[in-house]
Amino acid sequence: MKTDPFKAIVDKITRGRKFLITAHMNLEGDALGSELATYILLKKLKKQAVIYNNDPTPEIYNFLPFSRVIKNNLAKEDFDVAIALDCSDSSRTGKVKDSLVKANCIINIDHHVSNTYFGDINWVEPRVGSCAQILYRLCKKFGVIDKNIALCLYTGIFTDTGNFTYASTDDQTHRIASELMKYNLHPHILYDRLHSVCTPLDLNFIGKVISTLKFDPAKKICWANIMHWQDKGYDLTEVVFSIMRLLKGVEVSILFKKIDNKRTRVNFRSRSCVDVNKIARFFGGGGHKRASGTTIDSSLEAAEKKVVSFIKKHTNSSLRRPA
Ligand SMILES: [Mn+2]
Repeated sequence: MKTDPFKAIVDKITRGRKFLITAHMNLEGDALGSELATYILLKKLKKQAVIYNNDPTPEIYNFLPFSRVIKNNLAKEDFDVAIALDCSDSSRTGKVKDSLVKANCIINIDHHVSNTYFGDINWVEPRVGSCAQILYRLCKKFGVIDKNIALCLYTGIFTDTGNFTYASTDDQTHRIASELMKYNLHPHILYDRLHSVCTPLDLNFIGKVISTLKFDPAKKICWANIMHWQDKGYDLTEVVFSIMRLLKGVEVSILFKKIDNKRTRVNFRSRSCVDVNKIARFFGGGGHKRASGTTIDSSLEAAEKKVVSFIKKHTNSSLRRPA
């Protein structure tokens, strides 16, 4: 019989003493918001807690409460409980995996359909649009929600639903967002902090990427290439995708980023019916039905050819699912 992960997690948190909190590499709003909300929850329960991530926190998230406590290095320490958030697989935590697997108990809280159930306790809800939305129930249960937790959870929900525009946004999402907004949150300020961050050079760069756009109206797919990727304090991928989404009649958007001559990062977004997790999995990656990615060991040109022809061949059959 399937046991209720929620009850088991509440129990572990109540009994546990020292907690490790982590999330996936390439941190974004849902990973960070979920980590910090969990950290504040544990601190309010008078537990020891450490947030340890593979990657540094992108600058734009420094406004999140307690973001300064996040560590990127850790001396040898043992933990009763490790909580992995927004992670489909333990290896997605990067170098943190070593500390994660050493904990007496791993709690896996996630919303990726590709989740491998790597935890001792697995609370995975692929229908939910963000990990932060799942965590709301936990924070509510412990009666700890305050302005700081509300801001962290709201940021996770806001970013992972594309500001409440992705197909995963439903009545629950809005109900929870409305509960959180009672803590004096301001979405317009949040939007500016997260999105109004481009420099004129960034917009130039985005323009160059968009100038490579190709569109197959019959197959409803569009794709663009990035030859020189620069790591910034924020991720321009989402900005480029939000522009590609403006194209009328597009279902799948793909972004090819050259890592080097032999490796290409490929990101997928779909609007409503194509399961891009399946596409990414075919190429060794994974993610969500509506957002996924993979790294292919080919040049950008070869990767583009492989991926585009695969999608053209399959989008009319097995990859399409009702919204
Ligand atoms: Mn997420």
